[in-house]
Amino acid sequence: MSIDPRVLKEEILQIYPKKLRQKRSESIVINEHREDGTVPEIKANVRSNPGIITQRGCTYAGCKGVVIGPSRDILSLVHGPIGCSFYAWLTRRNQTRPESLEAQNFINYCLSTDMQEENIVFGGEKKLKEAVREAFHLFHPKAIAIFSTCPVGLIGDDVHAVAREMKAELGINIFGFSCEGYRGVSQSAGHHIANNGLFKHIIGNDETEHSEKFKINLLGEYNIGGDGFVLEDILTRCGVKQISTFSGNSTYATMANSHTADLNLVMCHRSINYVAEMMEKRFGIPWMKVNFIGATATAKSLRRIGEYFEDDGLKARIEEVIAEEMAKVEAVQAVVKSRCQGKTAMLFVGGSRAHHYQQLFTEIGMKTVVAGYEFGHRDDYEGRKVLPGLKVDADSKNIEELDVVPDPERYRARRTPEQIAKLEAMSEMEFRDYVGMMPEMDNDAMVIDDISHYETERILEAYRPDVFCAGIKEKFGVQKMGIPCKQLHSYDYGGPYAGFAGAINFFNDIDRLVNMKIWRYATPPWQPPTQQPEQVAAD
Ligand code: CFM
Repeated sequence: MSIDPRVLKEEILQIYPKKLRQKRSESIVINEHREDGTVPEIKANVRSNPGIITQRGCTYAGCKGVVIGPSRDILSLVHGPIGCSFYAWLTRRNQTRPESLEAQNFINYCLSTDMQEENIVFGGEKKLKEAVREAFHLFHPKAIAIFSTCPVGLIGDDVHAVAREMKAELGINIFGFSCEGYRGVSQSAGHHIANNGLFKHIIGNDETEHSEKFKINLLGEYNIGGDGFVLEDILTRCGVKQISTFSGNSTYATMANSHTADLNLVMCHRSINYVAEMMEKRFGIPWMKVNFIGATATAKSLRRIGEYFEDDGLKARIEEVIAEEMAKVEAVQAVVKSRCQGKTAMLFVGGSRAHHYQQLFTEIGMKTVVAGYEFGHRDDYEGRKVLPGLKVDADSKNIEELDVVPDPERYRARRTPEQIAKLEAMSEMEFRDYVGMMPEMDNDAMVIDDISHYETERILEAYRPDVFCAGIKEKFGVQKMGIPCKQLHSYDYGGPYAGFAGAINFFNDIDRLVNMKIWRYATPPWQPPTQQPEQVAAD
């Protein structure tokens, strides 16, 4: 199959009106590793065009659903009409494991102020206060987070004033988020707003010191399908103390205490890089990007932790864990690779998985021909080196940038600039950096930001990949075209896919999917039904 992606791109763009064609042409790029080390520029984190059928979600989804929601003992209260609250009700597979049967866990609850017309007309603050009191008396949580849906911003309810008043009245931590759905161009704005809230209202509230030697936080790991459990197991076996995870399987207390860690590991750069940056500035904790998706990536990330702490005992334990786990992975990998080698994949997921999962496919000999994020920014595509040149547009200006300075009492640089420089020179380790997706993709791979449904159909028709990875909204449309769709948000009820054990699960699941013959019997819409028998026979 030889496809010229440049020709395909032009063909795809033909259908659009002139203005839209120009805009989309900047968000569909053909990857190229240039001599000066750069990749082409991509237009990202800009408004979707109405009617294009985007995969994106809203700002409220990013704040409540993604970043804060997975923390089990912060009671999430949605201020808005009940329709918005339906989507607050564990539609994401962020798992949690309470310490005991009695321990607080509000994840299964869906609390809403259920705004009615009267509240929209006369204001909803009174109803919100009553809801906060009711929630407090029912559940006695340590903290209550209030999330604003679109109408709250439109009618001007002040959730922050209500939160302050209720905090004083009830004596627990209560804070609000101005995360109205329209606040940004996607859920990415909600991540930023949530990060600011974590930083202002939670991080640093608990000074308990842990005696362990190697203390880290894992940022941007949400325990989808149990990924976080796998990572906790690996890190514990290596002798690394995980103070907190943001925010899979987390509690209020672990996040409040997270500033006592000595290193921040960032899994999902898009959703949590703000917290990493702010913690470094205020508390002196360095951060580095890791990737625990893929066995070799996991091993590499673990070794970096060993190098950071410069401890021979830790390094030896890490090597033991890697050796033990790799033996299991390699046994499965060899079989699956022999069956999947040369097959192709496409990945269209949020803001980090479309990159991370390419590693897993590479490990079984599969190539990613087209990929893109729903709401990634240019740095997630091209690497953080583009950050200084990024223009702040009106939509980004909408989101508060906290002015963070070193904490006069609690700032403690965990490593001096010289030590950081030495560590970077000694190994491949880079601090405060993310290389991005495109430098790690092949030349001529297609990269599409915020893909539209029409574009999805066209690339499927052209490439006929062996698997398309996306979400529930795309799944069945894609499968009707005779191409299996793997959900990479929810894992299709499967997983975990992180770490070594996760890699084994992924290899097996993909093997079953791409080698299943049933897909050849579906007639894609672009193929007349009469051609079907030949199609099957030719395969
Ligand atoms: Fe980060 Fe995520 Fe993702 Fe994301 Fe998400 Fe998700 Fe995602 Mo769905 S935080 S950016 S907002 S890795 S819910 S766990 S799978 S779109 S690629």
